[in-house]
Amino acid sequence: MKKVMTAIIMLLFTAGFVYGKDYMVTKQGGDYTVNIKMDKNPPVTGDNKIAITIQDKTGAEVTDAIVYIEYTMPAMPGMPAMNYKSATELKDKQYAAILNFSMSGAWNVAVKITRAGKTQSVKFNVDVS
Ligand SMILES: [Cu+2]
Repeated sequence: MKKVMTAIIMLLFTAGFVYGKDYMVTKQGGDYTVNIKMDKNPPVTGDNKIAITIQDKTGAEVTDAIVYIEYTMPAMPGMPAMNYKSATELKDKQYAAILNFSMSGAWNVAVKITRAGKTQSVKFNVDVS
């Protein structure tokens, strides 16, 4: 048991080195595979830089989409639901934006990808500290 724990801790430690301190997640949705990177891990209350790369079904990089990021926190006691939307800007094949989380806790993030008049979403969750 102790060996397993040690192995897991080593693995986490190694993963930490490989990925540095960026928050990274890869998600699939519709026709796309989306790689999400944020400059803070865990993301923090206030500004977080986000950069996204998108691949289509063939693995080709998508650089002709209009991409928005919607981030929401459901209503909770004493707090109405919060909904925000950030436009992204394409820089070096990455769709970049700033997400401003107004409070800590669990947020739902949706990447909205529009191409040729068709919009598809890729969703993920973050725990903001
Ligand atoms: Cu809240």
